[in-house]
Amino acid sequence: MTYLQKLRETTPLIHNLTNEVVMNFTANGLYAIGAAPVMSKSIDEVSDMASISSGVLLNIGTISSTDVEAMLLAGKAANKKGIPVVLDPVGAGATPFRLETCHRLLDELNITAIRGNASEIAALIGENQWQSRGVDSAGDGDVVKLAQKAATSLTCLIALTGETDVIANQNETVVCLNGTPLLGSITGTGCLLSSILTAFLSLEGPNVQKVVEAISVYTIASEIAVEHPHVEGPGTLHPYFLDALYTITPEEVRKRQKVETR
Ligand code: ATP
Ligand code: TZP
Ligand code: MG
Ligand code: MG
Repeated sequence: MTYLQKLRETTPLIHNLTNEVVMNFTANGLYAIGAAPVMSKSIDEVSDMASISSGVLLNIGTISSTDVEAMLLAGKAANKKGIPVVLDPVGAGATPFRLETCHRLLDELNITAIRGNASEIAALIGENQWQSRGVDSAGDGDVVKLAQKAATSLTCLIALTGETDVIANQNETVVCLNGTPLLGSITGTGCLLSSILTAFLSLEGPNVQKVVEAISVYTIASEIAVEHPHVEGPGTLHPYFLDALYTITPEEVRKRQKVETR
């Protein structure tokens, strides 16, 4: 059985502490793939919410000081329960507050995986030659080496995404080559992927394999959607992408998957 099938069978509940831009898209995307979402950032309930969930997603896209406290509470409850905690370091290199927040979360919590673009991953390890533009990646360089360096120095699974997606831990590196550049024209496609990774990571099995399958399912769904004759740009891709996440089969993933071990 594939992880996608297991996910659709078990419908893991994912607790998202995420940004205001992408909340609705994330909730709908989690439903479409076969998981279940809950969004909550209140310090009065995040520990309880994390305790009844299968995974916690921490996304700093529109972070405030109070949100940081909520993330620490949710993350600690998740660590206590032994469920995955995924960090999306949105715009980590854009402001000192974002970078300091990421380091605080990494220092005080046991983070299972970080999913970010190249600029964000570079910022986390002080590789300042990578540029960023707000929340978007703007640099150019060896993303495989960057992901491996980050995995070693942060001792955490790294999912570095963009034209090439790199999944690295301290011993293994896998590259995924599916997807469409048009995903970059829809806000929240990185954020939704981070939440979907959290859902896959909540299943039993080796983390690298679960993340590789999650990224393959997601990017192949985007290919299926963009090939639809009614899709002309970001506006039409948006609903067809959600539909493709809902309808994609393990067989389609197997046939189209472009994965290399490095
Ligand atoms: P950015 O803000 O730099 O776009 P992000 O956080 O939105 O970063 P992305 O790196 O865009 O996240 O990743 C979102 C999804 O889009 C991933 O599945 C990735 O594989 C896919 N993707 C992004 N750019 C491309 C591309 N040029 N070709 C194919 N797939 C892409
Ligand atoms: N501004 C703050 S958070 C956010 C924007 C535009 C969404 C970023 O989403 P993604 O998935 O990184 O493109
Ligand atoms: Mg993006
Ligand atoms: Mg992002």
